Amino acid sequence: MNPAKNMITEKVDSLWVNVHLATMTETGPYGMVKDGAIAIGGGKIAWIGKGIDLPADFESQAAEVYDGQSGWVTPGLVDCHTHLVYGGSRAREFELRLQGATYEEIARQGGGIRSTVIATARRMIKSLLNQSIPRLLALMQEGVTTVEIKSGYGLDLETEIRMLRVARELGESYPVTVVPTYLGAHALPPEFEGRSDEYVDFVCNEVMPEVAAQHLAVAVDAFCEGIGFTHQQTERVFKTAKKLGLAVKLHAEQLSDLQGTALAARYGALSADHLEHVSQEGVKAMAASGTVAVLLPGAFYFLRETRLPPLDLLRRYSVPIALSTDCNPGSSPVTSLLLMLNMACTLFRMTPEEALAGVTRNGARALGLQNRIGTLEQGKDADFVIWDIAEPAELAYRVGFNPLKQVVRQGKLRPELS
Ligand code: DI6
Ligand code: FE
Repeated sequence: MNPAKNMITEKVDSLWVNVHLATMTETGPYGMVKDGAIAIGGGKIAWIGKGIDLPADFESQAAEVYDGQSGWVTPGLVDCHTHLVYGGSRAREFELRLQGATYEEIARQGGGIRSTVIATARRMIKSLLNQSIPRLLALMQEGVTTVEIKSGYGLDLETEIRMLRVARELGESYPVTVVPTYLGAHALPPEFEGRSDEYVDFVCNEVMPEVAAQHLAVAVDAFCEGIGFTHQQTERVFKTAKKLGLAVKLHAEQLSDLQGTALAARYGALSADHLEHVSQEGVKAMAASGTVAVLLPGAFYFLRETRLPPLDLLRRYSVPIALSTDCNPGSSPVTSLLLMLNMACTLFRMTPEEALAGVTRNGARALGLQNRIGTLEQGKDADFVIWDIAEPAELAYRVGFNPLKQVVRQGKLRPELS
């Protein structure tokens, strides 16, 4: 007798049958189960397995039985690194870069992040929401059910708080889980020119305590880079974050090696992101601390970088690898996570399975949500996507095509987005 049949479950609300499952658990390729079924109860996965093993009484219990028509089911996608709330556009900067200016030159001349800071500061909540909603919807149309959103284009107290409120409101208005991050140490505001340590004081002593008190962010991020903040300044940000009970993560080793990754690992960071210039020491440190490597092929592509993140090292030390859009106006104006799967394979030589794990299991882990989402397992949230594909590798293979059929979020069929 199959033990699965004896499993005691809570009430079953709905049932999905005639589906193939890419559970993304670490049991075999894609955690694959052909001809599977999923039972949902109370917004969670009550049972999952081979259709043939489905307990007989589930069908009578379930208020709805859905036929997946041999589609493939994956966990809901997780976009674990975005800056999708901002004002304005940087299309002019794109033109300048095409004429030969570099991203760093533009930043040093007061453009770049600072120009988005000006465009964001002028906008009230309603206007920021209106600009951000189409970006969020574009991600959701491709199966994103969890998205991280960073602040960092306000820099002053009021605008950072406004950005984080917009992020929260997006999560309350749409069927998507928003995970907010405070990124105060993103760029130096002009009023602090030549006084970057004082700006870090302001971030640590004035903004971060307020963000924590209002529960507006669950994590704190920083840009540790020549055009951002130093190793020491980043450490001060981390120390304060830890004191306030906030998780940490870092934009590390994107353009140069400041050993931000090892620092992040020392503070038990959830993730270190970008990593094109990370050293072997940095990778070892991540492995020891369980820090996820978040790779951002959109930024690599858009800035026409040539130095690849060290995939072989990350694999050798078994560092979990996540992938994300880095959706932002300057270095990755990207709102397609499926495109990132393709780019991760073509540009970084990741396998389609690694890429899919990067936007499911490891994306969840990069947000500290691995016990709730990221794989299809009994007891986890019933967040999943049904795709019209013949095999899971198709998600990374096709470019500019969206095979999404349906999305289930917290157990409920997601209505059409508008
Ligand atoms: N690295 C990034 O990829 C974004 N922020 C960062 O620190 C880009 C920010 C921008 O150019 O607007
Ligand atoms: Fe970023």
